[in-house]
Amino acid sequence: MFKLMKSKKFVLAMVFLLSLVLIVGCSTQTKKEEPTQSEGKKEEPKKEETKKPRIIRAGIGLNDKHPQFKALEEFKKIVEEKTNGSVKVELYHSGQIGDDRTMMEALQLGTQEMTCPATAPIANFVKEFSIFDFPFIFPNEKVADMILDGPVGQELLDKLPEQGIIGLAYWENGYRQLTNDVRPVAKVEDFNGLKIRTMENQVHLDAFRALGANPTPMPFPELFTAMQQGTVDGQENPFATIYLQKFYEVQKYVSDTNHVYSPFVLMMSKKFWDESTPEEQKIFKEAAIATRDINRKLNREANSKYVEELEKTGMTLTRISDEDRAEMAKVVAPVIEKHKEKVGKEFADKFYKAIDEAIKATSN
Ligand code: TK8
Repeated sequence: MFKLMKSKKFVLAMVFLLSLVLIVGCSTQTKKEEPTQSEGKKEEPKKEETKKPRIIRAGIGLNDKHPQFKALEEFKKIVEEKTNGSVKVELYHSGQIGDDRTMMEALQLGTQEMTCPATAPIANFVKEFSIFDFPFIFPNEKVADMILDGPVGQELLDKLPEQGIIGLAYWENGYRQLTNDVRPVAKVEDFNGLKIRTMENQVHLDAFRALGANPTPMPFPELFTAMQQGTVDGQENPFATIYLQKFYEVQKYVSDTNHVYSPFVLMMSKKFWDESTPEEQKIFKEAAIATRDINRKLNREANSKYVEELEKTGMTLTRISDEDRAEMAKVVAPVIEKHKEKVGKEFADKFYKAIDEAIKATSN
């Protein structure tokens, strides 16, 4: 009996010990289930989601040496600084993402946010813009600035939103000069039969036809190859473009025709604009105005500097006399009358009146 009791006690003690081990084991095990800091993956505390920046894709047709691109780089700097990086600007030059017309269509679709075309192709969207291409309409840059930055210039920009585009500011392309690879052009008769590339704009086509040339409208990115292959004999653009795009490599002759003062319009997709806050819109507008002045300064320096540089490349520069330029203006006058009707006689008269007032205001 004593043995039995002893063995009972032994068994009880063993059961007690065993259960003790099990309890302790489980508790350390449950502790084990909670991974220690050093073991196993701990859920990273949710970081405040850093918001992705909004992207502006800004494309132009000219290359990255041109004052237009330099001013765009300034625009990028100002916008990224003032929005503390919540808006990023990606710059594309040399027609990398399209020509003036296709990039404007991309703004309308909202597949691109900004571009800066010459006003000539804008006339395909808003017909009144073709008034800037009336030959010899601006006597100098001071008058041009007053018109562009004044009420009548704004009246034209106000016609863009219904086309899905916001016109932020007028920048400068500059006075356009004729180049060709056939002969020096000094007088009206020298235009005869020349195959001249023009922008996609009816006033340019009609004016060069009236001068006796054979004009072809063509997007800017195709122009260099067309001159290289002789598809066209010549083109017309400001001196800075002729030099910086190396047209002197495929053109022998340049004439200071000054036949049209060509503005650019720095523009934004209305879709992107409408999705922007009032603060962002204010930043875009102020940056556009600040860089307009930088662009005009750089562009004027470039256009006066490169006319000499072009002669150093071996191009023959022909200076047009006042008499011959007056003769050219006479020949294209009927084209202007025809297109005054197209843009609307009332608007055209208002525009010419504003020019007369600007001439008076700038000549004292
Ligand atoms: C560049 C054009 C160019 C214009 C032309 O995209 O097409 O000849 O003068 O500057 O806008």
